Amino acid sequence: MSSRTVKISKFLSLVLRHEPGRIGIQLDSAGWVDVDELLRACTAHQFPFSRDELNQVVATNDKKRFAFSEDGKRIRANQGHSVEVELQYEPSVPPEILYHGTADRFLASIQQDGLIKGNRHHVHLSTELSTAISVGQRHGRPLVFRVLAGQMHRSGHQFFVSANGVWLADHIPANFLQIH
Ligand code: HQG
Repeated sequence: MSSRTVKISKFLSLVLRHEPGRIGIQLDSAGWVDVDELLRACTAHQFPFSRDELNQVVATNDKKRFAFSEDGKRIRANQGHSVEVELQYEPSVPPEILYHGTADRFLASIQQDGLIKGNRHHVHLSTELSTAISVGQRHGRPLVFRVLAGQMHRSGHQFFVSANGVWLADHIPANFLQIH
């Protein structure tokens, strides 16, 4: 991704996941917003970009963070929201092991309470160790947990997977976590 598309992607993450009100738009209950309305609102709030640039961001985004509706008229973030949206994920059977990257200063708290979702709708997990390491680095000195997802699922906990392959759960109790 070029630095321009990264900038647009970051701005879209902000308005499509966390603060649509910042540019005066509203997401519908499933997180969608009309593309023309989004482009107009971004332009009106000093962050203009074209439909072609938006297409480029959606197509080339390193984590496939955004998706167009089938008719191409609406757009939403695939996961990561803090605003209230209902993305209607189907419960799915997870791989045996998933990973979660965090900072080492959270260790004691996580060992006590497990992984909690905080401001987001779910705890975010990855199939790739490398993804977990880079997510952890965003918070400090990285610490990676192995999540015993298969075992947890067999004992009745639900898992979901987003369109861009991020695994999601409501809460990971500490007994399903191992330090990697
Ligand atoms: C931590 C990125 C103390 C948790 C990534 C994390 C992801 C606890 C932080 C997505 C805790 C929340 C989400 C407990 C959890 N005590 N700390 N009991 N339980 N935590 O940003 O997972 O690039 O809300 O470990 O790839 O870092 O934005 O979640 O460190 O998919 O597309 O509380 O964001 O995707 O931080 O990141 P976040 P996250 P994008």
